[in-house]
Amino acid sequence: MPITIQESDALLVIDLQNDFCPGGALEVHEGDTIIPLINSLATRFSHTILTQDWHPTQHISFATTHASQPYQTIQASYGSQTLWPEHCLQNTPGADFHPSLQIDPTELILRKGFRPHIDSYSAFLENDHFTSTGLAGYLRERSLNRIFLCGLAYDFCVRFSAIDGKKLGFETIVIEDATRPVNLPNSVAETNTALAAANIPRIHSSQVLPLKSALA
Ligand code: VGL
Ligand code: ZN
Repeated sequence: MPITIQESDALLVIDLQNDFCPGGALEVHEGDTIIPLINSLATRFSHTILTQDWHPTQHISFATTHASQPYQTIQASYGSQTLWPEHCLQNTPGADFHPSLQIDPTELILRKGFRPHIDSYSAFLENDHFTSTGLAGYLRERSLNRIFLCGLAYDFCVRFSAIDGKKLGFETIVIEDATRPVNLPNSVAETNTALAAANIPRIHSSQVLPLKSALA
């Protein structure tokens, strides 16, 4: 079923940064292959927002901070936290957006994960599920009430951003072919289940019809 983009819609592009692309510190398989599609999607929207994973050194999510190994989990004060290779360090090339991403139409770049002691997968709430990034307030003040998510990674930052966006009252849709997963054991299956349970549709990019054709 086609969906025509409205003035009150926003495209949320999650973490399309070098470290999540092939050759990066936390590379997502084929992470860069979705970029031309995302550039095309951005032309169909009036409003595009990017998120940028933006960690300080010794961040809680880094395995090295705990003298541990990547993909182990630890108990943080807010619950379990997966450990990752050091990635998206502030002011490093790995934290930059991939050079193929056309970011000119972007109205907001939202950084997250900058607190040393709390990770933030979600663009809305940090991993304590309490500390706000301010994005919900921004969207509400601009009367942007429907969000379409794409980017990296499907099973972490896209997943948790979608779930929180929906909980916070935004109509939320995931453009599945414009995402790629990290793919830890069960992480994609769990994401599919969680999105379905939250009534968040996963659509194909071909269903997204541009705002302008609605006016023609
Ligand atoms: C992400 C793991 C750690 C993501 C960010 O963007 O999905 N995953 N930091
Ligand atoms: Zn991160």
